[in-house]
Amino acid sequence: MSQVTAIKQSNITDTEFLNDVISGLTQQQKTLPCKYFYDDKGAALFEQITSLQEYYVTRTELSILEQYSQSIAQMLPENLSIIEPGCGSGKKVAYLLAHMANVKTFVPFEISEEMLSYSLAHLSPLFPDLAISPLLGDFTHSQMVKQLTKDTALDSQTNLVYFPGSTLGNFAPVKAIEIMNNFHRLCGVNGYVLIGVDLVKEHQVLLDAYNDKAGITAAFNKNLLQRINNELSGTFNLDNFSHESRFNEQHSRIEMHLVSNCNQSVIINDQQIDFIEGESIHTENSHKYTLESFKQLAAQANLKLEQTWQDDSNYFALCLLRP
Ligand code: AVJ
Repeated sequence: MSQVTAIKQSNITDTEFLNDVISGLTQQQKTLPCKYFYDDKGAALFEQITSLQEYYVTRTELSILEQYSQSIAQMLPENLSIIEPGCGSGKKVAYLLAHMANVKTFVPFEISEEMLSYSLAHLSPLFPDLAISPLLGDFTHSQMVKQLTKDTALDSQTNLVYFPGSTLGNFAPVKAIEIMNNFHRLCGVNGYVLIGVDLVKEHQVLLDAYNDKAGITAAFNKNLLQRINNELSGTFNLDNFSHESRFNEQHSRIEMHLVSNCNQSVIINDQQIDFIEGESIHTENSHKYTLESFKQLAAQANLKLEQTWQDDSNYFALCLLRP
């Protein structure tokens, strides 16, 4: 039996969601933070997205892992602890674990409790000797990441921070650098950071990946409004909004928007928010990098790019970084 310690809960507050929603929807360009996509329904919709034909991201990264996880593992020392912020279902780390000897501890770190439990149920039978120390929380909170080495079984010298899935793409450069700075601190002076990076490619491929024919991405996007209705007594009518994906050339990123189909007002916790027809809520950014632009970004967090592994079409890269 693997030793699974009890799920530790980080400081997610009830008022944070309300504050973020109201402040986002009272800006000139209305916006909502994409981390709120992942309630249990949203996390399940995202899992569906990962197997869509148009959504090349997950399958491409998995194919890189399938092909190269042995050579990746060869670059890493034994007795390493691994932490995976935003681990989701825990499917990706299994490829690495399968090729690594004597991993000390695995710390799955997830905002969705359902996904965290799923990752445990999935990983502990696969790796019976592995110590798993799950953490429920929000890795975008720098304060809590700073506490991490103290509160968990993590070593202070040599850890691997594993951050696949192009999750970093959700963050604008300033925040992405802050997050990588936290990884720099977490991995320790002799540590490693392995990041999945989605690369720039033909715009139509990108647009389709975020606007699939079956409408799963649209449902995923609109679920954010449903979540506001459920948890903050919002009055959004989901039929009055349309999903859109746009490519922003200047920032090299895909943007998801929810466009108001008419003039309308919505009440959230006694506050009225007005929409005019055609106005959008900007719900997500997904930045796309070149190897060079990513290398420069990482350098600003004092991380050096040691090696990259890519698929044959150069759609996606796994990047190994070190302090
Ligand atoms: C989970 C952030 C990697 O940006 O591709 C998928 C989220 N949004 N479809 C991405 C997402 C719409 C996804 N990440």
